[in-house]
Amino acid sequence: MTSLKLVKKSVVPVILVWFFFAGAGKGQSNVAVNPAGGPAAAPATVVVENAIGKDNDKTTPAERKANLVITLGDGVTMEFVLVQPGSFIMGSDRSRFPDEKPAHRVTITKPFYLGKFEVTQAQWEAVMSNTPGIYKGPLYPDSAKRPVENVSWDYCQVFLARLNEKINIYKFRLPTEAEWEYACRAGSTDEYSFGTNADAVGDYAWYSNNSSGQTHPVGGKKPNAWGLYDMYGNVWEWCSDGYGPYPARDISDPTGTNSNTRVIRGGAWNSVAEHVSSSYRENLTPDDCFRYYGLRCVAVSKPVR
Ligand SMILES: [Ca+2]
Repeated sequence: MTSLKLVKKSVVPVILVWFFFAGAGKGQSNVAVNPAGGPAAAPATVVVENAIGKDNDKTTPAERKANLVITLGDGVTMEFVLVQPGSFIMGSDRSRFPDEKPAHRVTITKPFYLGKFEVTQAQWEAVMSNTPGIYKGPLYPDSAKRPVENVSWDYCQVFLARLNEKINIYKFRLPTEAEWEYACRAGSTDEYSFGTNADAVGDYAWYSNNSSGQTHPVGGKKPNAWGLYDMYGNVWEWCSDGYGPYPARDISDPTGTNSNTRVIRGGAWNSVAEHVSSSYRENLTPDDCFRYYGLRCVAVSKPVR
């Protein structure tokens, strides 16, 4: 509630950052800071709240607060969850799709913020002054809350460049494919972050069996264990990587290949359950654009100057 009040009162773009202090429990302060340590480019507020991945975090994923909220203007905000560094097994040797093999250990060495939701049409419009989404207009009165779609990888780069111009405390970009899968799995090694039961996909995703052939407002299904919504289904999510085969060795912070195709993950409203798994990969050209391609942003603190 505190955050909403603060956002509504904001006249200029304001960064609200929720940080967890081990053992401190809940509390809050309104101290303007720049988390990167350098000069703050915009007013910022720190509120002590729960963070994910901590032993004494007793909240459920659905209760979990965003760790970072960015105001884009006109009451439009973008929420992020802090993803802590760690290792996981990327890919799947059990899959029937060859490009998911070999399963290999990946280490993510740095924390990053990942969008709690897919980028919505309202967020895209707040940055770009228009939305290319197909699902808008009188037939879709809730379009502002639906994920933006009909965006190519190239178009996402334009959006991110403008977002970076607008908010200059953080660097915004697409997730790497490894970051995406790490966050999607949320500690799980199964096909899905919730286990192996494909019948449960509908609890977590808008996909071919329940979408009625269209996108739906973000956050309408269950989040994963790290509080991230719609990692499966609704819209595919572009990753920054050039697509290519996986290495047969342990690797840290992979960024993909020099391929001229790009990775897209998670499946969409028209995908079958097999394609909304944690490890399923698709690759497209950067100018591919359709009504089931969208994005989710990463935010990282800028280095201290
Ligand atoms: Ca998605």
